[in-house]
Amino acid sequence: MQPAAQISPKFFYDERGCALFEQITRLPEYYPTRTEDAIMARYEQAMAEAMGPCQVLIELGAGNCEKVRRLCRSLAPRQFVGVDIAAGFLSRAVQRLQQEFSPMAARAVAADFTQEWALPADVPRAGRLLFYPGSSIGNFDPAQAQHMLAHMRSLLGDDGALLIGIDLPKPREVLIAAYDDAQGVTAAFNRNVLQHVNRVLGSDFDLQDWAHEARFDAVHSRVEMHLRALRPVIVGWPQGLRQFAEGETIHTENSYKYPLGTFLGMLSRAGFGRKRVWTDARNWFAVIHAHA
Ligand code: AVJ
Repeated sequence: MQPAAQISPKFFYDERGCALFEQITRLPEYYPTRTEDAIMARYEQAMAEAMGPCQVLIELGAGNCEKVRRLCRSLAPRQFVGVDIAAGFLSRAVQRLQQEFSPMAARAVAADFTQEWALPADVPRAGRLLFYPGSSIGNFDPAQAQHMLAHMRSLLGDDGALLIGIDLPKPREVLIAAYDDAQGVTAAFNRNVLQHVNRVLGSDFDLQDWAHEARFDAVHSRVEMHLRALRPVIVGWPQGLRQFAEGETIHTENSYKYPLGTFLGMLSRAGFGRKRVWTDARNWFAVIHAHA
């Protein structure tokens, strides 16, 4: 038997994928974006006071740059750096931010967090705040997430800090609904990965052959997204053919739901010091400020 097929979730984010993800963030079932924003709104003042002045605000996985607007207002940094894998989508969003928040200087940096990545050498090191919202870190397994946290710590001087959003464990029905919505937007987002892969890797997946599936793995505390073959499928690649039996799946995403204590431990191991946590009344999501 061939090894289980996998596609990295980074391939979700072509132009259509970015647009579909924006739609996901507004779905009634998709609580993370809304819950995080409610925390950021409610504790805006307290957070700004706890964080102190910020010279350079750096957002990882910035996407449409919607989440950072509140911080641009409350912290008034000199400079904003948006980092994302979707270069075109990001640069348009950064241009809009630049127009709205001038004299703050805004720039876009394209980077793939699954590879070695760095900030441009001319981004000042003093007074950095790294912002990694949305529980995007949940796409990494614990070892990769630990590595990512250590890398983020290495980007900070002693006066720097990380502001990170993490999705917390919660009832399975809530999770499944969030990753398998009634309107089928998440299904379209998941299937779109095949179109993107067709374009960049030269495969010939037919989207009609694949069904969206969301599962919760309680052992790993993660939501998984898969694509299930609706019939026997043969996919052509430049390198040859890959056969899929009916019912066989391609694993496209993990979305870890780290318990708060576990995640705080990971931050400490990555070299972060003092931490402050803000959460919602249901304890569904946490925003953590971790000082270098
Ligand atoms: C952007 C990785 C935070 O895991 O919830 C949304 C992506 N996948 N619906 C998440 C996603 C399916 C999202 N992150």
